[in-house]
Amino acid sequence: MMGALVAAVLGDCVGGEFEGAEEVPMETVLQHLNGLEDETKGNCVLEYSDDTAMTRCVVQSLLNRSGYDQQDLARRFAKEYSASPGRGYGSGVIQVLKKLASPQLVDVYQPARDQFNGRGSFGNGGAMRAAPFALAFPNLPDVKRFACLGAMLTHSCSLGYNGAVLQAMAVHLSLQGALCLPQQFISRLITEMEEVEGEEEALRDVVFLLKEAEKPFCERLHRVRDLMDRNKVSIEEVISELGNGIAALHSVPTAIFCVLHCLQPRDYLPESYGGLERTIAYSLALGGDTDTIACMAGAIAGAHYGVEAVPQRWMRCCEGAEDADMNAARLHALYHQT
Ligand code: 8NA
Ligand code: MG
Ligand code: MG
Repeated sequence: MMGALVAAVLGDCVGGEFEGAEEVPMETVLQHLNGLEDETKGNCVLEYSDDTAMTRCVVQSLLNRSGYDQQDLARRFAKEYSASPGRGYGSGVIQVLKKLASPQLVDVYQPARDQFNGRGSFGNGGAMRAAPFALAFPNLPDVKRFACLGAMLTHSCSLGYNGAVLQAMAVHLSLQGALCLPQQFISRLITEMEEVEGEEEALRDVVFLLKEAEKPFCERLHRVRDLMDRNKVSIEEVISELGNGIAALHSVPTAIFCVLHCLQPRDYLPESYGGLERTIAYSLALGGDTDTIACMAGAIAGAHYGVEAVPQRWMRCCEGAEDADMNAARLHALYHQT
């Protein structure tokens, strides 16, 4: 389990280079990654962004409160934002983070509900920080519940918080070794999301407000399954089927696909790469919200391959990777306690 947090930081830090780029040739990705190994360049430092900044808040809060405490977590998000506002936060969520700083605030979930004319955010900001819930709680119902609540502090649209539930579940299953049977892994996620998206609120949000399919995450997961069954899949097809954007719906299933696709060696990736390196490299080559997709894919893959699979050379360059390693060990203790 120690690999999940470290690989998430790695994904965020190395993915930042290409965030928002429309097209990223694999050659450029590999050049960037090779650069991390170049000792002659001295100490490279890749800074982490909002993804890691908020994940660190979740980790610290879970550790300090020995579980989920909404007031504490809200306060940490607000404090972190005011201390380092330049971490590349989404333009909407900034308003929530400012309101969460107010000592007069009674209901910590209210600022998120007020976003986008009461519709709430469907961004991937809840999902990008969901991994620690899977690392802290051993039982799936707890993982789902707290990942959902933790996301709702900033993302009140079901398309936002259900993305967090899906991401946390993927990390949870991966920790349990479920990626050894990829077909069963994806089927299990679909079954679970059928239930999650059957909730009345989710149905209301997607059908009436956003004109999405009735169970949009399930529909995307079916597309993931179709793509993984195919021998050859182009980057363009992955982007057009699954997306690479800042909406949770257009990035969480994509991250899951990246992990599944990279379980095997691929001829366009270096033979020297292990599964974790392949996953991160592939996520970057999709372009779009690269830091967040690589962060989420990193968490799922890191839970599967373990911290031993994290390249030391890459880790050295990423701000916060050492801390993540330490915190993962502390979360591990909480996991066995709860
Ligand atoms: P957010 O809640 O501000 O959502 C992100 C964006 O999604 C908003 O600014 C809106 O443009 C749009 N959006 C979300 N919900 C709605 C809605 N209901 N109606 C209309 N538009 C909506 O921020 P977040 O915490 O979800 O962050 C998501 C991503 O943005 C992260 O990847 C983060 O890294 C950041 N970010 C991304 C880029 C990029 O180019 N991909 C650049 C800077 C920051
Ligand atoms: Mg970011
Ligand atoms: Mg991002």
